[in-house]
Amino acid sequence: MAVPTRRRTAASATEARGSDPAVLRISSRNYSSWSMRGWLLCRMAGIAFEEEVVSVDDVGSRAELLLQSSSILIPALRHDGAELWDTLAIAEYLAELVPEARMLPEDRLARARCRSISGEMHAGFAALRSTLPMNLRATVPNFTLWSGARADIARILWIWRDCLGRWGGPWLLGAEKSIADAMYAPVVTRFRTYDVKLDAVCEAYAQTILGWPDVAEWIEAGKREPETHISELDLEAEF
Ligand SMILES: N[C@@H](CCC(=O)N[C@@H](CS)C(=O)NCC(=O)O)C(=O)O
Repeated sequence: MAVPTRRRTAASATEARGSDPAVLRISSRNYSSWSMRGWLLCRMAGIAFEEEVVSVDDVGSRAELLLQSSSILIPALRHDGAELWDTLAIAEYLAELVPEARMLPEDRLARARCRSISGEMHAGFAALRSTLPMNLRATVPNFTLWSGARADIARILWIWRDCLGRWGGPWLLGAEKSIADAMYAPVVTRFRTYDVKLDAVCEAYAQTILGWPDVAEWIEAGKREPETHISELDLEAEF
């Protein structure tokens, strides 16, 4: 199997609690939106963590990962005996571990909305996922959207406008970024890749996300990633 590569990321604010260093398993920076979300959440928490980069497409890697872990799903976080392989589980775990990072809004209503729209992203938008796969290296001007994807996009833009209107921006739940912003950040890159036109309110939010230094760092690293192409995803991008 391809040997996972490890890289230590400095804690930006708070050292991880517990004795073991946290390890975040991710896959492609260019293609994996779930990896991006998990990584942004770790950065938001401010924990020190190592990255373990694996290939989930390789049969040997999959078998090896299953021997080592309870799941092959990416992202997966290991921390102080805990093993989490679901993005929302990682988000809730980190919010609990580092409450001062305020990954969930303090206000009850904003917190309820944060959980609802994060859950909606986690469970839904299948048409968007399948027809507009994340591909940071690609740009596809005038991409033709089929109706399923158009409905998903309309729903996402409604969520953004509603949140920004209620909580005043620049982040979805107000003045500070939250779990919801990490959940929707890869969507902003898809909108850029596939030339999805945004109104002024949604464009301002897209700019907020793209101006988030951790997002910019991920995108730059994704573009530089030496990687074999995932042909199905690049094929989509050629149309
Ligand atoms: N709902 C999961 C989705 C994670 C997911 O689908 N990850 C993909 C990579 S982006 C994966 O691990 N695929 C491996 C497989 O399904 O075999 C989460 O929240 O983390």
